[in-house]
Amino acid sequence: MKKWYSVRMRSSKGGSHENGGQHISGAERLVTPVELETTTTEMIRRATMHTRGEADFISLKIESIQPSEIQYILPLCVKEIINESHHTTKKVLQEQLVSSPIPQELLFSLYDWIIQDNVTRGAAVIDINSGKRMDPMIDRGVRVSHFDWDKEFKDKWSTEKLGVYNERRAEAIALASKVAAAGTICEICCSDDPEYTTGYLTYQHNFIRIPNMKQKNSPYGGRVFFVDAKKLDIDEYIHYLETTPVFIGGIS
Ligand code: PML
Ligand code: MG
Repeated sequence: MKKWYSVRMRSSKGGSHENGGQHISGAERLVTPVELETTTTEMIRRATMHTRGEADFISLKIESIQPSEIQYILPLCVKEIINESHHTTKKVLQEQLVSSPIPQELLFSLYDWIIQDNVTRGAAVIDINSGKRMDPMIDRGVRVSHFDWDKEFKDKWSTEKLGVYNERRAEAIALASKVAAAGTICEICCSDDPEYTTGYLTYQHNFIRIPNMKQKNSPYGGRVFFVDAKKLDIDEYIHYLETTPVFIGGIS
């Protein structure tokens, strides 16, 4: 059986994340032993050459994974909608989620929160019934981990579905596909890169790109996962997102 490793990087400036450093970048891969060296080199390059600044703390974690635990899922369907400016983002979110069980007030307040968030490193998990945060560590949030594209599937899929290849987008689609497969009703994401203003929402197996999600040059951003806590075991949900190895595409 093929051997696999999970490789994870997170970097920050002004000290480690735990000691109040500012988040710079992160990356996730599932790779074979021969890919370890190039993958870690690419990750270190990403951490030290980022538009959010140069990291002075880099954490690189390499763990072998049990092949028997690996799951395979399909990617979400990618769609793009028009959003002329960040002033119309709320209207766009509301239109796209009109059939969802998420109360409009909750949706809008969480949108306001992610475009100003500078603290939470991972995603906030929100119960649609109570509006409360379900993940236990407020500053940390949930870091979705142990996922990657099946390489052959990705090459074919990205030529057919993405047109011009964009690494950031491919990574976002992989992450969002795992998040959706966990039982999430809707994810909303806005990058914290000052120059990257395209965000997305996921709903009913769609990944909907939203241009001008936030104002240009804003260094804030984040992720929120809406769940129905009455229908989900939150501990199992978080455990799946953080530790179950998942390949996007391919077959077991
Ligand atoms: C991020 O950088 O953290 C999020 C990227 C979102 C990408 C959306 C897209 O370009 O389709
Ligand atoms: Mg980022």
